[in-house]
Amino acid sequence: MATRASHILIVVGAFVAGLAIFLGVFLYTTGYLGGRVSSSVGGPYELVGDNGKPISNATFKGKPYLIYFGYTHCPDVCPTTLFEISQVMKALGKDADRAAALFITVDPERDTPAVMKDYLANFDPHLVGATGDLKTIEKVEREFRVYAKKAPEKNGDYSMNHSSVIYLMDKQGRFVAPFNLKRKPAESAAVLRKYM
Ligand SMILES: [Cu+2]
Repeated sequence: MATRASHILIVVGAFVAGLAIFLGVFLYTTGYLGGRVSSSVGGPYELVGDNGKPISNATFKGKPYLIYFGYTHCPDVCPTTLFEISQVMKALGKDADRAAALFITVDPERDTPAVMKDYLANFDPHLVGATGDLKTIEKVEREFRVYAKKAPEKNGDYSMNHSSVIYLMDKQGRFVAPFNLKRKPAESAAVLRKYM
C-alpha cells in the first residue's frame, strides 16, 4: 500500500510540476507575469494619419495608448468600441492629453485619411485614425496578430470580418495586454493612468 500511495504521489507531483511549468511559460509569453511586457505582439509601424501626415509608433512615445483595428464602414462593433474608447478618454479628463488612442483601418482601400478624419469627428478628439497602403496595413496586422478578411456582399459591396481586440501600449510603445472596455469608463481610465 505504501509503495502504491507513494507512486500516486509521484504521479500527482509530476503533474502539478508540469502544470506549473506550463502556466509559467504561458504567463511569461503572454506578458502577464510580474507586469512583464510581451514582445511577441506588435512592432514598429509607419502609417498615414487622418490628417494626411506620417504617423508611427514614435508619435506616441511617452504616452500609454490604446490601439484598435477596425474600419469606418463597420456597421456595429467598431462604432461601439470607438464610442467606449471615447468614454474612457472623457473619463481621463485633463489626463487624456497624456494618453492617446489609435484607430488603424483594416480597410485601407476605402479608408483614406480624409474618410477616417470625417468618421472620427463623431468621437472623442483624442482618437487618431491611421491608414496606409494595403501591404503596409497587412504587415501591421500580422505584427499585432489581427485577423481581417474581406467578405463580399451580394450588391458588389463588401464588409470586413475582423478581430476586435484593444491593445494597451505602454509609454515605450510596447504591448502590455489586451485592454478591457467592458467596465465603467472611470475604471478603464484608472488603469490607463497607472501607465502614465
Ligand atoms: Cu468593425
